[in-house]
Amino acid sequence: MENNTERNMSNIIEKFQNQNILLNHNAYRFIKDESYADTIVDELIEYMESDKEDNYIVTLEMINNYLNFEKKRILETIVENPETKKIRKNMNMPYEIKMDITNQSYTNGDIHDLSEYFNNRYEKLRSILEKKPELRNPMEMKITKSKVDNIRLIGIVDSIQNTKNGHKMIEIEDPTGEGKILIHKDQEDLLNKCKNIVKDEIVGITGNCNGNLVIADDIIQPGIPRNPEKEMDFSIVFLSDVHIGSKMFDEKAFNHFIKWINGNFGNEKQTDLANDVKYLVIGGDLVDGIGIYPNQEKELAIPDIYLQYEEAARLIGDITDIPIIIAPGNHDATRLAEPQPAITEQYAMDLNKQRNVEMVSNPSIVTLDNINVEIYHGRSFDDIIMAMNGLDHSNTDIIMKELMEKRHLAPIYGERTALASEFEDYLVIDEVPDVLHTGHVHINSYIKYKGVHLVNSGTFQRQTEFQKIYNITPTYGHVPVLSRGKMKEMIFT
Ligand code: D5M
Ligand code: FE
Ligand code: ZN
Repeated sequence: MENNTERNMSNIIEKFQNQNILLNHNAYRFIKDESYADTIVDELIEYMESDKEDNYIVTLEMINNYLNFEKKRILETIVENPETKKIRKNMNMPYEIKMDITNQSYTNGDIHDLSEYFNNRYEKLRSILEKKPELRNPMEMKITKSKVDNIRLIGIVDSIQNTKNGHKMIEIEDPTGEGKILIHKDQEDLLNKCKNIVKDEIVGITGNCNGNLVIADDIIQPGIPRNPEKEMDFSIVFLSDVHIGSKMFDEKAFNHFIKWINGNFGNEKQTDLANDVKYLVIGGDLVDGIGIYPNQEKELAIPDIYLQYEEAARLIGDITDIPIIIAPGNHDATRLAEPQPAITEQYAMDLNKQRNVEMVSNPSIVTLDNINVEIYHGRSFDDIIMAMNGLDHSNTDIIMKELMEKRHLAPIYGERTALASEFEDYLVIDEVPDVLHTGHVHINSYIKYKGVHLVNSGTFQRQTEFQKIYNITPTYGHVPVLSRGKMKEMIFT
């Protein structure tokens, strides 16, 4: 059998050669070990084409420059200046809610028959996978009971195990049956890909079957195409995890933020940025809630959920001239199972009544002007961190890339993230957004991946006792602003 690592690498070298680009040894080694090798190659070629210096040899330094370029956010510390009085330009602020499950949810979140839910997940992702040339006309899983070469399968991952002999065994399932997939220990690049595969995601497999096992020669995730850059002549501010009602809520920093966004704080450059803001998106955990984890009540400044939302309405109520989109998180007053319906008037009367506030579900998709923003609080990050080696709460840039490749916001079922057994799986990323906005981990992150802005908006809460136990050091008071296509971060502490 052809050695897969070599085959893939010769494809990569060929791609560069076709563009008259050479790879030096260190660059070759880096790309070989990178799980996003195929993507990096296309993007590097594009990056080099835009490089005026006409470099024809890719070095490791150049790859690092490219990765930092995609990661870059511009940090800006607020300057105290309460005197500024600038008035936002009179702007037209069209927005549309493209996906909101609040009135589409058919269950009360109880777990009963999940087959409908998983079938829908399978069908949605299968329709993406089967468009790939290497998976065209996929076969039914029951074919794995026969001896067949060159098979193409699409299934949901049931389990991933190491075998005694150092190979990996993945069990996958489709509506016709189950199959055992062997990843040979000599296939280094496939073993690397396996590190990113988690239970319950949908993958494609190619390989040969001996009537008992499929010997894989590739594992294929749905992935995303490169998202074309869009014109953007305004700015969007992203918040999450404000945790109003917690003793650790940094009210001073938040007040500075409110003053800044209203154009009454900061130096001229900072107020210019504020005046360019057309939308504010809040991605969950607006308040601290009640009884979320053991002993939380000891850290509550406002031990009443209604009063917490009243305080939120008082603070947010000062922002009157731009639309504010609010989605819930695991601390908010709505069902915990995802998708979570919007926070209702029952708990947050004043906020719901505020003219410029739009309550949406978690997840949801909004189109702000022309920019599609998918909002997801990020509860599933806790499960991904447990499932994938070497990740912690500060790695949400890597996790968001992974979720885009899996085309699913919460792939793992049955761990910390409760998923409701809906008839449709709303957590599938059906369409590639321009921005994926998440929160939950309380640590800011940003990366632009295949043209999609992946942003995590941190928090306004200082470290809690619970977070001390988990060794989570929050980056509080850092607010990401997507300004005319560039990510900036305002620091209010
Ligand atoms: O989440 C605050 C922080 O705590 C965030 O970094 C995630 C982490 N967290 C929350 N719940 C868990 C569990 N169950 N395991 C591990 N880590 C967790 P917040 O949603 O604001 O409480
Ligand atoms: Fe939070
Ligand atoms: Zn949270």
